[in-house]
Amino acid sequence: MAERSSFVVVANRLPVDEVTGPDGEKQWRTSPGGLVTALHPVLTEHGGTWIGWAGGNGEAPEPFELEGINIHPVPLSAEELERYYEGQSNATIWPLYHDAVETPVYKRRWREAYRLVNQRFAEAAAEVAEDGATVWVQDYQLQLVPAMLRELRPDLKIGFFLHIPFPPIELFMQMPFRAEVLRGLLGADLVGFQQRLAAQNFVRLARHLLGLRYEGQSIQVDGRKVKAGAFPISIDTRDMERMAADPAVQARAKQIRAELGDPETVILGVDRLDYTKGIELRLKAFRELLADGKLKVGDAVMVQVATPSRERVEHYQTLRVKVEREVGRINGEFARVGVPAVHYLHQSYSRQELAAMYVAADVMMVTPLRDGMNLVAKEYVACRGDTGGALVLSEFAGAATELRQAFLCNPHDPDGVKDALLRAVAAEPAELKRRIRVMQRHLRQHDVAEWARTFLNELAAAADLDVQAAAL
Ligand code: ADQ
Repeated sequence: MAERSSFVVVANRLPVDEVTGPDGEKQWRTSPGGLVTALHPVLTEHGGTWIGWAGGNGEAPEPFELEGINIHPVPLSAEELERYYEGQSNATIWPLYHDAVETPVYKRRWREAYRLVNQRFAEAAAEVAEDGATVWVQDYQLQLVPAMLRELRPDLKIGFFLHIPFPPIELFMQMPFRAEVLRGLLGADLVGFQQRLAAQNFVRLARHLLGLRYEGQSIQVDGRKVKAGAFPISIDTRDMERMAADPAVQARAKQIRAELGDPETVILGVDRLDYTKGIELRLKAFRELLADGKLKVGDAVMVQVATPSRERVEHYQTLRVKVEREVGRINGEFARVGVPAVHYLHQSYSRQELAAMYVAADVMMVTPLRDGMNLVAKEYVACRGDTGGALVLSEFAGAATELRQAFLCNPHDPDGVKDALLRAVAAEPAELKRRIRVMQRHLRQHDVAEWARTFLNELAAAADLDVQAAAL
């Protein structure tokens, strides 16, 4: 029998990895990540439970406790993984919600698997939640869970947070089971988004598609009120600052610059290898600046970290070929023996190594075509201490709403991207320090703990209002 909890997080992935110890024994370890850091205090304080998939397929491990969190694994079969996760979540919903920058693929059997898996997550949450507990459902893989859970357990306070953008009505209307998804989300008391615009898209959609009335950000559904709002996610700013200031990380950063041949300008990109991140357009901008003679190999070098991601989804396989072809083209045309123009790293790194790269980089390029937030931009700013550094940031990243002192650009305009990069390279150190300082101040105040606190306070208030409304 699983432990019952007053606070439950439901997310596609559990915040744990299975590692093999030196004695060959397998054990669980919490995986580093913003979400688990932010929710850790709330989870441990309330004996909380995290429900999610543990990786692998077939049977799930039995529930267990790790560092004060009850871990409740949900199984996924190989076929469900392909249909619910790779298919419906990452080949239908992901591209559709990111402005259809790749064409969404619609398949009936994917939707059926999505429904089935969402039901399984909802049942797991219904089983472990105490009377009147708070359940916080995360992200686009689980949009049906709020309504399914409310059906099973009307006593719960249910919150939902979408980490990716929520599309405008015209795009959302493409989706074959659009009304079901919308009703799924409306099962929550509070639906949170990264951006105000996304919350507006959502309330308008509720009227357009289901004829529901709304006032401000509050939608009337079956005699209940569902609140929508913007809760821009952030990072553990102090922790990132501390890590970057660590002498070992500082020394590693120096070493990275030396290994790159101590160029004047190190330009860095760090992304999951995803077509929403604008990796190709960034490489193209760099190539054109080399061709125009505005940047010179040896003086400037680009490092592109492209973390392996969703490798079995076709869109991602095609992207990898395109990116690697572009890297090959740039190095083929502009590199010299021992002096590459682009260093391309299709690998995962420890947080320390990533921090060292941020510390080593003069210019950070974050150029997504569409991004819910983009934490890499925030991490770079936090790592810079008082050394300045330039952030080139797409207007289409959620982070651009907050990081106004970045060199903002429109990723759809190649000349605009080149111009922003050149301005970043040429900026005076004093100006860069001033810009970074303002952004650092913002991030210290608005860190991931504040994000979680604000959402949960608002959820408590929204659920209380609802109880009062129902009593009237
Ligand atoms: P992602 O699309 O994954 O997240 P992002 O916000 O940039 O994008 O987060 C990526 C994280 O992975 C960062 O913390 C980064 O440090 C880490 N990372 C990247 N490359 C790595 C590597 N090679 N090795 C190790 N770590 C690496 C989704 C949405 C975003 C939203 C987040 C959080 O798409 O818009 O900001 O969720 O809500």
